[in-house]
Amino acid sequence: MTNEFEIANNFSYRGNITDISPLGAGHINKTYVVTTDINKYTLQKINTAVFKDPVGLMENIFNVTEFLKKKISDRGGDNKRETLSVIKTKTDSLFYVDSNNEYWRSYLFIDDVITYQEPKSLKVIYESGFAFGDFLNLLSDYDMSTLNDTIKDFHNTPKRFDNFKKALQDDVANRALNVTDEIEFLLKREEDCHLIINRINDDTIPLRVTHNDTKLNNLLFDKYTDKPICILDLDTVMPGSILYDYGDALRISGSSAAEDEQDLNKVHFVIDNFVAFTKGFISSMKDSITQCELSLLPFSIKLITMEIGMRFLTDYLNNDIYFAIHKKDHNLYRARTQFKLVSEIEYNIEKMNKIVYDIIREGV
Ligand code: ADP
Ligand code: GN1
Ligand code: MG
Repeated sequence: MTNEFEIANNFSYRGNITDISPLGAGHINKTYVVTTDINKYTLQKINTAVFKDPVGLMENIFNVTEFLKKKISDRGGDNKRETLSVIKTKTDSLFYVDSNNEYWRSYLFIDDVITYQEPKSLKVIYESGFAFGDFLNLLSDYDMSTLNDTIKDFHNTPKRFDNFKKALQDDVANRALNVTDEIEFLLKREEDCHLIINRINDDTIPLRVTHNDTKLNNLLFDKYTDKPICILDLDTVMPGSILYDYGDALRISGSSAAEDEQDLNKVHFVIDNFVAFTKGFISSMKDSITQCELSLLPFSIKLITMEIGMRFLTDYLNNDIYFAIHKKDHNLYRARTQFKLVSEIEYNIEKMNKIVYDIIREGV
């Protein structure tokens, strides 16, 4: 059995550990908050079934956060609060490997913050659009050739489609019969999967250093001012398209309901949220976003929402081996919300294209 106290004792913490408690609602890593009599830290077990190269992953995170710290202090910010600070082990390593060969890492805990699982207000949505754009700006001159690929083909939607088809063929848990409508929904949309990846491959869309997992709960807000403070969950910082970052954030911030809402009547894509987020994002990205990227913003929300829904459905078919689940059929409920959102985005796509056009014309 894992003893978190024993693990935590290997890190260079200030003070004596007084408490360790679970934290957060992520689907991938196991997170704890470690309290000492002087300070607080997060302790995370890296999910090595998902991240097969934890050493390369920690190298990325350390180098990226050091780079961000310099940029943040150059512009007068607080570099212990506005990005993650890796806490090394007592032997000066970026991670600790326990006797079960599990990899652990630790960060400074950022205090007086709040995370939202669902968007709280149009202001929070606008601010999060700005913050994710700002993160991309800060990393725009980071040398992407130095980044290790932490998950190969992470946002390669056609490859995700192939994985879905393989899961369907294998049907290891005999679940395919329960989800014929969802399967049909995806099969009808195979062609969409290729659009962004083709444009990256023919250089119409630039590769940039991107976050690749821009869920709202990967952004910490100040508890008192509701201003965005820090973007975390940097495991998937890799070369990619900003369209996936933009779309993924709106997958959550554009929805009227939680990612796993079971009552689909409550799940809608909210145009006002889309407008607020897009204004925030464009206003921070306006100097570097290209015409082609702008023209694909609405489509990108549909594509990534379909991609994540497809990954949930694939995991459901694979007997729930990837995402943490907390109830029976959890991945299926998650897939269904995503497909409902996709349908509504499809219905509204022309209107959304026009809104982006108007935002650019009117200026932000
Ligand atoms: P996962 O990969 O499982 O999503 P995250 O790194 O996103 O793991 O952490 C899960 C949650 O823990 C976050 O959504 C956030 O609420 C909280 N959290 C993580 N790191 C910190 C930190 N350094 N300071 C404060 N809260 C944190
Ligand atoms: C996972 O780690 P977390 O919960 O922030 C997943 C994302 C999915 C998301 C769906 C490494 O994100 O790709 O979009 O769940 N992260 C990884 O909620 O697979
Ligand atoms: Mg997370």
